Amino acid sequence: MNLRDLKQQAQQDLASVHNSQELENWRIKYLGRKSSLSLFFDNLKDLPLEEKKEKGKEANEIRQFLKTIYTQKKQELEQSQAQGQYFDVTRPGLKIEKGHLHPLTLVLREIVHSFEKLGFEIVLGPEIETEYYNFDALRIPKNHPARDLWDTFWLTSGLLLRTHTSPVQIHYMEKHEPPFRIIVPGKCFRFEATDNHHDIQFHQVEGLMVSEKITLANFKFIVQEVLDDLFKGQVDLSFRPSYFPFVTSGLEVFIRPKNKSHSQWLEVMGAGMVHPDLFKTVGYPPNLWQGFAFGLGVERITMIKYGIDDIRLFFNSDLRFLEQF
Ligand code: YSA
Repeated sequence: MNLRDLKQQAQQDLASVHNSQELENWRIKYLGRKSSLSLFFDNLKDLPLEEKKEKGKEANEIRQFLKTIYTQKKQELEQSQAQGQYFDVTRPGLKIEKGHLHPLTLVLREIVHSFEKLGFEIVLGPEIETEYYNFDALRIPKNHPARDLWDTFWLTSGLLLRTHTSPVQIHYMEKHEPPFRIIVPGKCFRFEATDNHHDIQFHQVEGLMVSEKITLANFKFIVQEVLDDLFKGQVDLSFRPSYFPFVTSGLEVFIRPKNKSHSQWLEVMGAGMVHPDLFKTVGYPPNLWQGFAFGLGVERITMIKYGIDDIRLFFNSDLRFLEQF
């Protein structure tokens, strides 16, 4: 067969190829090792030099052409196969994974909502603080041993990551006149060893209520209301004396689930009556106002609510833990 006939025949045959098996047969017939074209190349060496050059060039062009039309046909077949694929409309669809809120966000929202129901306003403050707001204005001067209670991440130029939300008390009182009741949810940071109840990053909800006649009894009522709301009455509370330089009569609040009365009490809050020096610092007239303030630990509340025994689970991004909420 001469080369031109071969080319024509190959084109004709390819036009009647309809599936990949037929295409493979075509490839073997026209481009395979035993094809007429391959035999033609084998025999080229016996031709005189001039003819060898001429026929060799022509055979190469034809081989290239056959390869090109083979590739085109292959692509055509693949495309038409993909389009004609069987589609089972009764097959269940793929489940779309939905995102969900972090347990701390869930509980923080509940806490905020409980306080809102009691008329508290929500205020935010900076996470990067000056020494003045985090310590000095709260009666914790440099070199005072009380600074040891708040191990600090120091930044450059005297700034720091706030160790508690209490500095927002000062920011707020500098700009507002009593009476008011506010809560301040936010992140805090402490440079301290971690254990199952302490992390280096955690959330507090600060509370501050100032009016002409506020006593610890008001504080007790508010805390009882909020915790009852959060735990549907299922926790016991214990109030114990404590020390914070920015309050008179400092105290801590501990809670324990009612159905686990054998378990340990967990400290969830520091609190007290606002020290009169703070009112002086922000320029309130002396002896006119009274108030209570507190700092509630959100992680600890969440731990009791969901029975979580290690605070470090909240931030280590383990999906086996997070996907339970
Ligand atoms: C006290 C009196 C006030 O008038 C106002 C606020 C306060 C609270 C004070 N600013 C404070 O930070 N007290 S505290 O160090 O005892 O922390 C309060 C709560 O935050 C703790 O009861 C605990 O629930 C949580 N907390 C403290 N350190 C923590 C922590 N949670 C997790 N990891 C830590 N490292």
